[in-house]
Amino acid sequence: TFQALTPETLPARLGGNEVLKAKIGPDASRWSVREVGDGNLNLVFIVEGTSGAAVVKQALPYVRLVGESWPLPLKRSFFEYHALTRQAARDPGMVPEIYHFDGTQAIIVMEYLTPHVILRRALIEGRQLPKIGRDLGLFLARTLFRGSDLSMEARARKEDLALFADNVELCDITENLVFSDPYFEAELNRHTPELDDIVADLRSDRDMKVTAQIMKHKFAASAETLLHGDLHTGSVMVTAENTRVIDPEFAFYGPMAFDVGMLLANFWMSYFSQSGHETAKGERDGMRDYLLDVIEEIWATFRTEFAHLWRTERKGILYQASLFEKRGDPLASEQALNGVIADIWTDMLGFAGVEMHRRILGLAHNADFETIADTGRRAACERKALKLGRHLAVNRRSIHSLADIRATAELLEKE
Ligand code: SR1
Ligand code: MG
Repeated sequence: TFQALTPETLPARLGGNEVLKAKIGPDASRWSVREVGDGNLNLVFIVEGTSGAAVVKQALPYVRLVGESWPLPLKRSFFEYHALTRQAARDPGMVPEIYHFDGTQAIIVMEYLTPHVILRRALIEGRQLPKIGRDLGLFLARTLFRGSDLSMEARARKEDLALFADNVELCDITENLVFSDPYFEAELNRHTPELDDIVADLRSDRDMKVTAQIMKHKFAASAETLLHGDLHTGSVMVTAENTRVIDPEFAFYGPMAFDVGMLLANFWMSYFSQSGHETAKGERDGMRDYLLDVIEEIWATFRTEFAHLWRTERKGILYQASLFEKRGDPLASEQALNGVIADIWTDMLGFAGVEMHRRILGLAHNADFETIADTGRRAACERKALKLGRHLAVNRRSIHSLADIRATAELLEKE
C-alpha cells in the first residue's frame, strides 16, 4: 500500500536499492534528506550522501495545493516516468536522468540538477539565460515532431496513444482549470481584487469565451503528438550553460501547438511582471527586451528545426513521398509543411491567450505576479497581460508575426 515519504523514513525505504546506493552513498543512514517541493501536486526531496545526490519525487493521492478533498491518482507518476523516457530519446540531454521508478509508491528518483534553478525564479530575479531560446525551441520541435505520426511507425504510435490515454484525471484538470473555470464563477477561482472590473467584463465577453471553447475542443480532440502537457517556466531548470525540462506528469496525446503556446504565454507573463519587480536599483528595460527576444528565438528555432525534421526524418503514416517527392513535385511537400506550421502558429496564439487568463483569474497562479506584494502594482501588470492574452486568443487568425506582437506588448507596457 502507498505510504508518503518523509525525510525521516526515506533512507530506510530507499536505502536498499543498489542503483541509489551507488549514486548517493552505500550507507543510507548517512544520507541527508530535505523536502523542497513547492509545486501544486507532489512531494520532492533532495537526498545527499557520500557518493553524490539525487532527487526523489513522490506523487500524493490528492492535489497538494488544495488538500485531501481533491483526490488525484498516483498513476500520474507512471505517465511522468514514461514521458521522461520518450523525451530523453527524442531530445537527448534535455531531461533529468532517471535512476529508479516505483509505480506502486509513485516514486521517481532522478538526477539532482545543480546548480540549476527554476527558470521562473531566475526570470523574476531579472537573470538573463543565454541558451534557453535555442534549447527550448529545439526541445519543442524534436519532442513534438518525433512523438507524432510524422515520425513514429503506426503501431508504436497507436500503442503509445492508448498508454497515455489513461492520464484522464490530469487532462481533466487542464480541461477545467485552463479552458473553463476562468470564464464563469468557478468556486476555486481567485484574482487580485483590483481586477474586479476585468472579471465582470469577461463574463459577457462572448468572443473570448467562444475562443476558450474552441481551444478546449482542440485540446481534447486533436491527439497529434505526445505533449509535455504542463510546459511553463516552472517546468524548466537552468544554468547559464544548461537547460533541462522537468515534470511531464500531464503528458498525453494532444495538439502540437499546446506546449508551444503554454510556454510562450509564460514568457509574455514574465514580460509584464517585470515592472512589478523593479526596485530603486533600476528599471528592467534590458530584461523586457531579452524576454521578447527569447520568445522570438524559441519560435524561430522551433520552426527551423521542425522544417529540418520534416525534410530529413519524416516517415510513419504521414510520410507522403509517394504523393510528393517521387512524383517530381517536392514543392508540394514544402507547401504541406507550411500549412502545418501555419496551423501550429494560429493555435499556439489561442492556447497562449487562455493560459494567460487562467494564471491570473483561475486557481493556479504563477509566482511572476504573486510575488508582487503590492496588489495595485500587481494588478497593473496582470491587466496588461490579460489585454495581450485576449488579443492573441481572439485575433489569432489575423496575427501574422511576432514583430506585430512585440509592438503590441510594448505599447501595452507603456500604458
Ligand atoms: C490543481 S493543479 C494546478 C496546476 O498545477 C500544475 O502545475 C498544472 O499547471 C495545473 O494546471
Ligand atoms: Mg508541474
